Amino acid sequence: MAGFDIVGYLKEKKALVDSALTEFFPETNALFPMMRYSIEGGKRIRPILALTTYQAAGGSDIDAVLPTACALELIHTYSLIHDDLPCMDNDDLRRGKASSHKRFGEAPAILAGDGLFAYAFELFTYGEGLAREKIAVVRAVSKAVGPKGVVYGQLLDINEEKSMTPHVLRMIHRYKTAEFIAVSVRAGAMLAQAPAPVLETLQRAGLYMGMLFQYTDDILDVVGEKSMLGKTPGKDSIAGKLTAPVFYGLDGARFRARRYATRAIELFRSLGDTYEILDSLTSFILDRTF
Ligand code: GRG
Repeated sequence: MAGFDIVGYLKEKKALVDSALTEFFPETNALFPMMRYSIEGGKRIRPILALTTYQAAGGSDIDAVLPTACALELIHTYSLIHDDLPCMDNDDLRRGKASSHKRFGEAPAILAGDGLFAYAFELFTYGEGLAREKIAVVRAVSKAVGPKGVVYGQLLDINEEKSMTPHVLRMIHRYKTAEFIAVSVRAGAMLAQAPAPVLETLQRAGLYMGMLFQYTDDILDVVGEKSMLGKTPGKDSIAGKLTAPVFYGLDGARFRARRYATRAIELFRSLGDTYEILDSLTSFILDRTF
């Protein structure tokens, strides 16, 4: 989509998501400021994907999709808090500041993550009508982030006994990251009542985009800058993680990332002009520096 201001688009949508998130975080009790602390500072890619496909599929009531978009961010933030714990990836820095367990202690951080995860499912139910679509979204998201998705991916990722093969690498990327990105792409269109073939194409394109997202995350762990990333680069190699650059080298990983981007873009293009922004979003993910 030549000439499209993707950075401006991302800024505008991020502001929309951030203002909705503020509404969902009244200081009800001591847990909310802790949850809010970790929410602040992310790129909001997953909620923006949901907003984008909602509008691309013809949805016109932004309030019908915002709670779902925010819920995706809550679940994502939960996964980051738990990922940073000493028993997982043990990272002190997240989103440019002390990670949750460093700021509040380990037990409160676990609880802040648990709170975000459960609160997300409250948010999925918000808004008028669309009961069938909301049930379908909850089912799809649960599948993508639960024991058949992100949680399983994380188990594979932390398993020090795993065999270092392309198949295992693909499984880790798919379950840890790609399924969640794919369901974020699909969720918006589901709420806009897009037809089944469109949802199937979005799922396939979303998986390619998700693989691309984790490839760029792996590459940035090698070449990225701490000030841009807001997290500690170089941790994967210190931890002996199985990543795309470890397996394919930097150039090989970049080549494969580009190939995933091309596949995603081809599929998004097949859906017609209203989905064009997804092309630009894919290219943005390919070229990202943070
Ligand atoms: C049940 C969802 C859930 C999680 C528990 C800890 C864990 C199991 C999973 C961790 C999965 C994980 C951290 C995957 C990495 C995904 C990834 C590339 C994160 C970075 O996302 P960005 O770049 O971050 O969108 P910002 O901060 O911009 O939102």
